Amino acid sequence: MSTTATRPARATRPKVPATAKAAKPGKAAATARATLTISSKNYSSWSLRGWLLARFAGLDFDEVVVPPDDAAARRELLLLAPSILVPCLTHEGAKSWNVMAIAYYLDEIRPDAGLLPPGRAARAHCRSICGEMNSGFANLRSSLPMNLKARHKGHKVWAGALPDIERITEIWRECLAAYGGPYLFGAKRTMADAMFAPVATRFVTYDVKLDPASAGYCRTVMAMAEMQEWVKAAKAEPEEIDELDMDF
Ligand SMILES: N[C@@H](CCC(=O)N[C@@H](CS)C(=O)NCC(=O)O)C(=O)O
Repeated sequence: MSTTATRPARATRPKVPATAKAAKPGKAAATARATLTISSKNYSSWSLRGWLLARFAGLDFDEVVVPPDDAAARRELLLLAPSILVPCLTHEGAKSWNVMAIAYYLDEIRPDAGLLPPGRAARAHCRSICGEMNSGFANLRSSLPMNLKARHKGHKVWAGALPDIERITEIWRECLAAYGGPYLFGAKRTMADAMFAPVATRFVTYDVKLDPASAGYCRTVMAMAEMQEWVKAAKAEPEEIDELDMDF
């Protein structure tokens, strides 16, 4: 990867847009278009989560793509996200640089989008499983990295990741049974579907054998129009990261 680029929703822009440099909230920042800073669509599962959240919320935003191996671009990212991690959302003078912070911010500015389900108990459940995904499942993440271009038929999953897979599919089965599917909290997508979407892609990439309910949920996630748009863009990316493209 060699350049920093802005991608749709609208026209391509060079480098990080002016809003990225407006570190202090002010009038100019308050009127600027929202930006979502992300990295590779093929490899960055956190970028996918942030992007799905913004799309589910119906936010009109520009994408700013920061290549992981471009030092200058990463210095610019520091102006947006003190963690130097993506995704990072800037909107009307506010910056959010953690995926859960982005989820709650979007829920605050777009309360009618349904990022949290209706009902106090369901919302508590939704926030809890999103928190589990945000802070847990390290073995799954490290041994089955997101790679939308790859397919590993018959992949033997490392034993250390099996408890993560068991817990995630237990979460899915419980939600699908309690709220009736096809999404985790019923007929409408919530922040939970954005949080778990990259896991569904890993199960497809690494040919993970699943119970029927979990396999059905993976199909539902992969069939979403937004997912298909993201996967198409990921497949068109020229970059390859050797460490993540190794043969297992
Ligand atoms: N839990 C963090 C994780 C963010 C994260 O780890 N992002 C990765 C990309 S998938 C990153 O920016 N890594 C540093 C890099 O790409 O250089 C969040 O919620 O935003």
